[in-house]
Amino acid sequence: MFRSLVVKPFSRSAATVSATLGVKSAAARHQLNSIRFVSTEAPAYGMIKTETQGRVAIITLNRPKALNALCSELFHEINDALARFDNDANIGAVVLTGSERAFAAGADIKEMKDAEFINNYKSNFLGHWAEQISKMRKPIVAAVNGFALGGGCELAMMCDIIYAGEKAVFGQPEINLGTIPGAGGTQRLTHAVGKSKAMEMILTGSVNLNAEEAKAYGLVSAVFPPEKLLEETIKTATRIASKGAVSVQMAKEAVNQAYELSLSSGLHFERRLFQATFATKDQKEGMSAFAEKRKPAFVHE
Ligand code: CO8
Repeated sequence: MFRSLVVKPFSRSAATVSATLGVKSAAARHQLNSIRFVSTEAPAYGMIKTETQGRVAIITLNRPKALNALCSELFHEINDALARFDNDANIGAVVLTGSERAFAAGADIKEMKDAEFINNYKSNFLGHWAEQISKMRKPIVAAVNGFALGGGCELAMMCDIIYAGEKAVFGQPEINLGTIPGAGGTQRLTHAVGKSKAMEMILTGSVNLNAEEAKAYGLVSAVFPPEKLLEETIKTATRIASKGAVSVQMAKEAVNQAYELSLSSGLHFERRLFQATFATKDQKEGMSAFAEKRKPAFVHE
Protein backbone atom coordinates (compact mmCIF):
# COMPACT_ATOMS: atom_id res chain seq x y z
CA MET A 1 0.00 0.00 0.00
CA PHE A 2 2.83 2.45 0.85
CA ARG A 3 5.26 1.31 -1.81
CA SER A 4 4.84 4.27 -4.13
CA LEU A 5 4.90 6.83 -1.35
CA VAL A 6 7.57 9.51 -1.74
CA VAL A 7 8.37 11.39 1.44
CA LYS A 8 11.20 13.84 1.95
CA PRO A 9 13.44 12.96 4.88
CA PHE A 10 11.83 14.10 8.09
CA SER A 11 9.83 16.73 6.22
CA ARG A 12 6.43 15.22 6.89
CA SER A 13 5.10 13.72 10.05
CA ALA A 14 3.46 10.33 10.11
CA ALA A 15 0.24 12.16 11.00
CA THR A 16 0.45 14.17 7.76
CA VAL A 17 1.10 11.00 5.83
CA SER A 18 -1.81 9.25 7.52
CA ALA A 19 -4.06 12.13 6.59
CA THR A 20 -2.78 12.19 3.00
CA LEU A 21 -3.44 8.48 2.64
CA GLY A 22 -6.77 8.68 4.39
CA VAL A 23 -5.67 6.14 7.01
CA LYS A 24 -8.57 5.85 9.46
CA SER A 25 -7.92 2.91 11.78
CA ALA A 26 -5.94 3.60 14.95
CA ALA A 27 -3.91 0.41 14.45
CA ALA A 28 -2.82 1.42 10.96
CA ARG A 29 -1.96 4.91 12.20
CA HIS A 30 0.13 3.37 14.99
CA GLN A 31 1.95 1.21 12.43
CA LEU A 32 2.68 4.31 10.33
CA ASN A 33 4.01 6.16 13.36
CA SER A 34 6.65 3.48 13.83
CA ILE A 35 7.89 3.77 10.23
CA ARG A 36 10.97 5.93 9.64
CA PHE A 37 10.28 7.58 6.30
CA VAL A 38 13.32 7.36 4.11
CA SER A 39 13.47 9.61 1.10
CA THR A 40 13.39 8.14 -2.35
CA GLU A 41 13.99 11.68 -3.64
CA ALA A 42 17.48 12.21 -2.20
CA PRO A 43 19.84 9.82 -3.96
CA ALA A 44 23.08 8.74 -2.36
CA TYR A 45 25.81 10.72 -4.11
CA GLY A 46 29.43 9.60 -4.26
CA MET A 47 31.15 12.82 -5.31
CA ILE A 48 29.10 15.54 -3.72
CA LYS A 49 27.47 16.11 -0.37
CA THR A 50 24.13 17.84 -0.07
CA GLU A 51 22.37 19.27 2.94
CA THR A 52 19.76 21.88 3.68
CA GLN A 53 19.71 24.63 6.27
CA GLY A 54 16.26 26.15 6.39
CA ARG A 55 15.42 27.26 2.85
CA VAL A 56 19.05 27.01 1.71
CA ALA A 57 20.50 23.93 -0.02
CA ILE A 58 24.25 23.39 0.16
CA ILE A 59 26.07 21.33 -2.44
CA THR A 60 29.69 20.49 -1.56
CA LEU A 61 31.97 19.03 -4.23
CA ASN A 62 33.67 16.11 -2.56
CA ARG A 63 36.36 14.56 -4.70
CA PRO A 64 39.34 15.66 -2.58
CA LYS A 65 42.02 13.38 -4.05
CA ALA A 66 41.57 14.96 -7.48
CA LEU A 67 41.04 18.50 -6.16
CA ASN A 68 37.39 18.25 -7.23
CA ALA A 69 38.34 17.78 -10.89
CA LEU A 70 35.05 17.75 -12.77
CA CYS A 71 34.62 14.25 -14.18
CA SER A 72 31.37 13.11 -15.83
CA GLU A 73 30.07 11.46 -12.69
CA LEU A 74 30.63 14.67 -10.74
CA PHE A 75 28.85 16.74 -13.44
CA HIS A 76 25.99 14.30 -13.36
CA GLU A 77 25.62 14.51 -9.59
CA ILE A 78 25.82 18.32 -9.53
CA ASN A 79 23.14 18.51 -12.21
CA ASP A 80 20.93 16.04 -10.48
CA ALA A 81 21.15 17.87 -7.14
CA LEU A 82 20.59 21.27 -8.75
CA ALA A 83 17.52 20.06 -10.64
CA ARG A 84 16.14 18.52 -7.47
CA PHE A 85 16.60 21.74 -5.47
CA ASP A 86 15.24 23.88 -8.29
CA ASN A 87 12.03 21.85 -8.14
CA ASP A 88 11.78 21.86 -4.35
CA ALA A 89 9.37 24.54 -3.13
CA ASN A 90 11.04 24.47 0.30
CA ILE A 91 14.35 25.70 -1.14
CA GLY A 92 14.88 29.36 -1.99
CA ALA A 93 18.62 29.49 -2.79
CA VAL A 94 21.55 27.14 -3.33
CA VAL A 95 25.15 27.39 -2.12
CA LEU A 96 27.81 25.62 -4.18
CA THR A 97 31.19 25.02 -2.57
CA GLY A 98 34.25 22.77 -2.57
CA SER A 99 37.03 22.17 -0.06
CA GLU A 100 39.44 24.61 1.51
CA ARG A 101 42.14 23.49 -0.97
CA ALA A 102 40.04 23.48 -4.12
CA PHE A 103 36.68 24.65 -5.33
CA ALA A 104 37.49 22.67 -8.51
CA ALA A 105 40.81 22.33 -10.39
CA GLY A 106 39.05 22.11 -13.75
CA ALA A 107 37.56 19.47 -15.97
CA ASP A 108 39.08 16.04 -15.39
CA ILE A 109 42.10 16.04 -17.68
CA LYS A 110 42.80 12.34 -17.25
CA GLU A 111 39.25 11.41 -18.16
CA MET A 112 39.10 13.54 -21.30
CA LYS A 113 42.68 13.26 -22.59
CA ASP A 114 41.88 10.56 -25.17
CA ALA A 115 38.53 11.99 -26.26
CA GLU A 116 38.06 12.52 -30.01
CA PHE A 117 36.41 15.44 -31.77
CA ILE A 118 33.79 13.33 -33.49
CA ASN A 119 32.51 11.87 -30.23
CA ASN A 120 32.72 15.22 -28.46
CA TYR A 121 30.66 16.74 -31.24
CA LYS A 122 28.12 13.94 -31.47
CA SER A 123 27.57 13.78 -27.72
CA ASN A 124 27.78 17.57 -27.31
CA PHE A 125 30.52 17.00 -24.70
CA LEU A 126 30.07 19.33 -21.72
CA GLY A 127 27.24 21.17 -23.45
CA HIS A 128 24.35 19.55 -21.62
CA TRP A 129 26.02 19.95 -18.29
CA ALA A 130 26.82 23.62 -18.70
CA GLU A 131 23.33 24.34 -20.02
CA GLN A 132 21.66 22.71 -17.03
CA ILE A 133 23.24 24.98 -14.42
CA SER A 134 22.51 28.05 -16.53
CA LYS A 135 18.84 27.01 -16.57
CA MET A 136 18.58 27.12 -12.76
CA ARG A 137 15.79 29.51 -11.80
CA LYS A 138 16.81 29.79 -8.16
CA PRO A 139 19.89 31.80 -7.23
CA ILE A 140 23.17 29.97 -6.70
CA VAL A 141 25.88 31.48 -4.53
CA ALA A 142 29.39 30.06 -4.97
CA ALA A 143 31.74 29.85 -1.99
CA VAL A 144 35.21 29.50 -3.54
CA ASN A 145 38.18 28.47 -1.44
CA GLY A 146 41.46 27.42 -3.07
CA PHE A 147 41.78 26.56 -6.76
CA ALA A 148 39.05 27.59 -9.20
CA LEU A 149 40.86 26.72 -12.43
CA GLY A 150 39.61 26.03 -15.93
CA GLY A 151 36.20 24.40 -15.65
CA GLY A 152 36.29 25.21 -11.93
CA CYS A 153 36.52 28.93 -12.65
CA GLU A 154 33.80 28.50 -15.27
CA LEU A 155 31.58 26.65 -12.80
CA ALA A 156 31.96 29.50 -10.29
CA MET A 157 31.13 32.03 -13.00
CA MET A 158 27.92 30.16 -13.86
CA CYS A 159 26.74 30.96 -10.33
CA ASP A 160 24.89 34.20 -9.60
CA ILE A 161 27.12 35.51 -6.82
CA ILE A 162 30.71 34.49 -6.01
CA TYR A 163 32.22 34.84 -2.56
CA ALA A 164 35.88 33.92 -2.17
CA GLY A 165 38.12 32.75 0.63
CA GLU A 166 41.37 34.71 1.04
CA LYS A 167 43.40 31.93 -0.62
CA ALA A 168 41.17 31.46 -3.65
CA VAL A 169 42.88 31.37 -7.07
CA PHE A 170 40.95 31.97 -10.28
CA GLY A 171 42.49 31.03 -13.61
CA GLN A 172 41.95 29.61 -17.08
CA PRO A 173 45.01 27.43 -17.73
CA GLU A 174 43.54 25.41 -20.64
CA ILE A 175 46.00 26.90 -23.14
CA ASN A 176 48.77 24.94 -21.36
CA LEU A 177 46.94 21.74 -22.29
CA GLY A 178 46.62 22.63 -25.96
CA THR A 179 42.96 23.58 -25.66
CA ILE A 180 40.80 26.55 -24.68
CA PRO A 181 38.09 27.21 -22.09
CA GLY A 182 34.97 25.26 -23.06
CA ALA A 183 32.26 26.17 -20.57
CA GLY A 184 31.99 29.93 -20.76
CA GLY A 185 35.49 31.11 -19.77
CA THR A 186 36.06 33.21 -22.85
CA GLN A 187 32.64 34.85 -22.46
CA ARG A 188 31.84 35.19 -18.77
CA LEU A 189 35.40 36.04 -17.72
CA THR A 190 35.56 38.73 -20.40
CA HIS A 191 32.27 40.23 -19.18
CA ALA A 192 33.54 40.14 -15.61
CA VAL A 193 37.12 41.43 -15.87
CA GLY A 194 37.27 43.13 -19.27
CA LYS A 195 39.00 42.15 -22.49
CA SER A 196 42.63 42.87 -21.68
CA LYS A 197 42.72 40.93 -18.40
CA ALA A 198 40.65 38.05 -19.81
CA MET A 199 42.99 37.80 -22.82
CA GLU A 200 46.03 37.90 -20.55
CA MET A 201 44.66 35.11 -18.36
CA ILE A 202 43.38 32.90 -21.18
CA LEU A 203 46.27 33.38 -23.63
CA THR A 204 49.08 32.92 -21.10
CA GLY A 205 47.32 30.29 -18.99
CA SER A 206 49.49 31.42 -16.09
CA VAL A 207 48.16 34.80 -15.03
CA ASN A 208 45.74 33.98 -12.24
CA LEU A 209 43.68 36.21 -10.00
CA ASN A 210 43.94 35.92 -6.24
CA ALA A 211 40.89 36.66 -4.13
CA GLU A 212 41.54 40.38 -3.64
CA GLU A 213 42.35 40.87 -7.34
CA ALA A 214 39.18 38.98 -8.28
CA LYS A 215 37.24 41.31 -6.01
CA ALA A 216 38.92 44.40 -7.47
CA TYR A 217 37.93 43.22 -10.98
CA GLY A 218 34.35 42.54 -9.89
CA LEU A 219 34.58 38.79 -10.47
CA VAL A 220 33.73 38.14 -6.82
CA SER A 221 31.70 40.35 -4.55
CA ALA A 222 33.30 39.65 -1.17
CA VAL A 223 36.38 37.99 0.36
CA PHE A 224 36.39 36.25 3.74
CA PRO A 225 38.90 34.26 5.82
CA PRO A 226 38.70 30.65 4.56
CA GLU A 227 37.09 29.32 7.73
CA LYS A 228 34.37 32.00 7.63
CA LEU A 229 33.57 31.73 3.93
CA LEU A 230 30.87 29.08 4.00
CA GLU A 231 29.13 30.59 7.00
CA GLU A 232 29.03 34.03 5.35
CA THR A 233 27.85 32.54 2.06
CA ILE A 234 25.04 30.67 3.79
CA LYS A 235 24.04 33.91 5.55
CA THR A 236 23.64 35.66 2.20
CA ALA A 237 21.79 32.70 0.68
CA THR A 238 19.48 32.64 3.72
CA ARG A 239 18.76 36.33 3.28
CA ILE A 240 17.90 35.76 -0.38
CA ALA A 241 15.76 32.72 0.44
CA SER A 242 13.78 34.75 2.98
CA LYS A 243 12.46 37.08 0.25
CA GLY A 244 9.47 36.25 -1.91
CA ALA A 245 10.62 33.41 -4.17
CA VAL A 246 8.75 34.69 -7.22
CA SER A 247 10.30 38.15 -7.11
CA VAL A 248 13.74 36.64 -6.43
CA GLN A 249 13.48 34.50 -9.55
CA MET A 250 12.12 37.38 -11.61
CA ALA A 251 14.98 39.61 -10.43
CA LYS A 252 17.52 36.91 -11.40
CA GLU A 253 15.91 36.55 -14.83
CA ALA A 254 15.95 40.30 -15.37
CA VAL A 255 19.61 40.74 -14.34
CA ASN A 256 20.64 37.87 -16.61
CA GLN A 257 18.93 39.56 -19.54
CA ALA A 258 21.45 42.39 -19.18
CA TYR A 259 23.90 39.97 -20.85
CA GLU A 260 21.53 39.07 -23.67
CA LEU A 261 19.52 42.13 -24.68
CA SER A 262 19.98 45.70 -25.82
CA LEU A 263 19.33 48.34 -23.14
CA SER A 264 15.86 49.23 -24.44
CA SER A 265 14.82 45.56 -24.72
CA GLY A 266 16.25 44.87 -21.27
CA LEU A 267 14.36 47.80 -19.77
CA HIS A 268 11.17 46.61 -21.46
CA PHE A 269 11.70 43.07 -20.10
CA GLU A 270 12.35 44.43 -16.61
CA ARG A 271 9.26 46.68 -16.64
CA ARG A 272 6.97 43.82 -17.67
CA LEU A 273 8.29 41.62 -14.85
CA PHE A 274 8.01 44.52 -12.40
CA GLN A 275 4.37 44.98 -13.42
CA ALA A 276 3.80 41.23 -13.09
CA THR A 277 4.99 41.21 -9.46
CA PHE A 278 1.76 43.07 -8.65
CA ALA A 279 -0.08 39.82 -9.39
CA THR A 280 1.71 38.12 -6.49
CA LYS A 281 0.65 37.81 -2.85
CA ASP A 282 4.19 38.69 -1.79
CA GLN A 283 4.04 42.14 -3.41
CA LYS A 284 0.81 42.89 -1.49
CA GLU A 285 2.38 41.55 1.71
CA GLY A 286 5.70 43.33 1.21
CA MET A 287 4.20 46.74 0.60
CA SER A 288 1.48 46.37 3.28
CA ALA A 289 4.12 45.33 5.80
CA PHE A 290 6.15 48.45 4.99
CA ALA A 291 3.09 50.69 5.41
CA GLU A 292 2.18 48.94 8.68
CA LYS A 293 5.78 49.14 9.99
CA ARG A 294 6.15 45.37 10.44
CA LYS A 295 8.24 42.58 8.91
CA PRO A 296 6.73 40.97 5.82
CA ALA A 297 5.71 37.32 5.97
CA PHE A 298 6.25 36.14 2.43
CA VAL A 299 4.40 33.06 1.19
CA HIS A 300 6.39 32.69 -2.05
CA GLU A 301 3.31 33.15 -4.21
N1 CO8 B 1 42.04 16.79 -13.80
C1 CO8 B 1 42.40 15.60 -13.29
N2 CO8 B 1 43.12 15.46 -12.15
C2 CO8 B 1 43.53 16.59 -11.54
C3 CO8 B 1 43.20 17.86 -12.03
C4 CO8 B 1 42.39 17.94 -13.20
N3 CO8 B 1 41.98 19.12 -13.72
N4 CO8 B 1 43.75 18.78 -11.21
C5 CO8 B 1 44.39 18.11 -10.24
N5 CO8 B 1 44.27 16.78 -10.43
C6 CO8 B 1 44.81 15.69 -9.61
C7 CO8 B 1 46.30 15.52 -9.86
O1 CO8 B 1 46.54 14.76 -11.01
C8 CO8 B 1 46.71 14.82 -8.57
O2 CO8 B 1 46.32 13.47 -8.67
P1 CO8 B 1 47.36 12.31 -8.20
O3 CO8 B 1 47.54 12.54 -6.73
O4 CO8 B 1 46.64 11.04 -8.51
O5 CO8 B 1 48.62 12.51 -8.96
C9 CO8 B 1 45.81 15.46 -7.52
O6 CO8 B 1 44.71 16.04 -8.24
C10 CO8 B 1 46.50 16.58 -6.75
O7 CO8 B 1 47.03 17.50 -7.70
P2 CO8 B 1 48.57 17.98 -7.70
O8 CO8 B 1 49.43 16.93 -7.11
O9 CO8 B 1 48.88 18.47 -9.06
O10 CO8 B 1 48.47 19.17 -6.64
P3 CO8 B 1 49.36 20.51 -6.62
O11 CO8 B 1 49.00 21.21 -5.34
O12 CO8 B 1 50.78 20.21 -6.86
O13 CO8 B 1 48.84 21.40 -7.86
C11 CO8 B 1 47.18 22.39 -9.28
C12 CO8 B 1 47.52 21.86 -7.86
C13 CO8 B 1 48.02 23.64 -9.57
C14 CO8 B 1 45.72 22.75 -9.25
C15 CO8 B 1 47.48 21.31 -10.31
O14 CO8 B 1 46.86 20.09 -9.90
C16 CO8 B 1 46.97 21.61 -11.70
O15 CO8 B 1 47.60 22.37 -12.40
N6 CO8 B 1 45.82 21.04 -12.10
C17 CO8 B 1 45.29 21.20 -13.42
C18 CO8 B 1 44.62 22.55 -13.57
C19 CO8 B 1 44.10 22.69 -14.97
O16 CO8 B 1 44.84 22.68 -15.94
N7 CO8 B 1 42.78 22.88 -15.09
C20 CO8 B 1 42.13 23.01 -16.36
C21 CO8 B 1 41.64 21.70 -16.83
S1 CO8 B 1 41.00 21.74 -18.48
C22 CO8 B 1 39.46 22.39 -18.30
O17 CO8 B 1 39.02 22.67 -17.22
C23 CO8 B 1 38.71 22.58 -19.57
C24 CO8 B 1 37.39 23.23 -19.30
C25 CO8 B 1 36.39 22.74 -20.24
C26 CO8 B 1 35.01 22.93 -19.73
C27 CO8 B 1 34.80 22.31 -18.39
C28 CO8 B 1 33.41 22.32 -17.96
C29 CO8 B 1 33.33 22.16 -16.50
